[in-house]
Amino acid sequence: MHPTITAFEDSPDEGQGLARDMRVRWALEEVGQPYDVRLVSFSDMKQPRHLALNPFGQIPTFEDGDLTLFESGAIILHIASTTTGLLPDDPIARARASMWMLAALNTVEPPIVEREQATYLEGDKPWFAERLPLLDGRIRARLDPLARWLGDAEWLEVEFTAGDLMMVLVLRRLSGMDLLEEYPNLSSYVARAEARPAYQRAFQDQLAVFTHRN
Ligand code: GTB
Repeated sequence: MHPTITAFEDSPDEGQGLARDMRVRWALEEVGQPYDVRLVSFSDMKQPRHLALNPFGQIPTFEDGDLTLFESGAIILHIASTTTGLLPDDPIARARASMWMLAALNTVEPPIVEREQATYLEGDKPWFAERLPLLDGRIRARLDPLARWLGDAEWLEVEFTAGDLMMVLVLRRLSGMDLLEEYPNLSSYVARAEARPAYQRAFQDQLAVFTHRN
């Protein structure tokens, strides 16, 4: 039996790989673990069957034998810790890879999500134009140091890890905001990660969900 993950039956991003199942798909592809996908609608996610897997009624979830998990970060850590290819063996390098995963989730992603939500929820309000530079400034306050750290290196540490996987997918959420383009090395970093065969397989699989429905 393969692990089963959940993903949107009808993702609002129309297959652009911005929903968080992409994190799990890519991780499973990197480690060569076949998996099944159960597609769920927005209403399915609020039904008891799904709430038993994730009390917050969201995707992605991960089921493997007796184990069920939600939270993309926890799922990636589990996959990376029980396989080879996403976390180095050396304990110090391993700890630093986990650190970058959490930096992506806790330090870089929040201002990006805040800006996305402000655009959806307040985009038509009179104060929005004034608020936008402030929100962009908060994102740049994260991208500036990240770009300085990366410099002209290939990955955040010596080799590609789960930290890069998470950071790249967080940075991809900037698509359409014209902010990533201000940082040529971060743009190349994202492009380099997107060129990985495992990323391509994961991306095509989630895109196929959209194209088959439309
Ligand atoms: N912290 C959780 C995790 O990392 O797993 C957050 C999970 C989460 O936000 N899931 C979203 C969800 O299920 C889908 S990914 N939402 C439904 C709900 O809350 O009812 C977020 C997402 C959705 C759509 C786009 N998009 O269209 O661009 C991007 C990201």
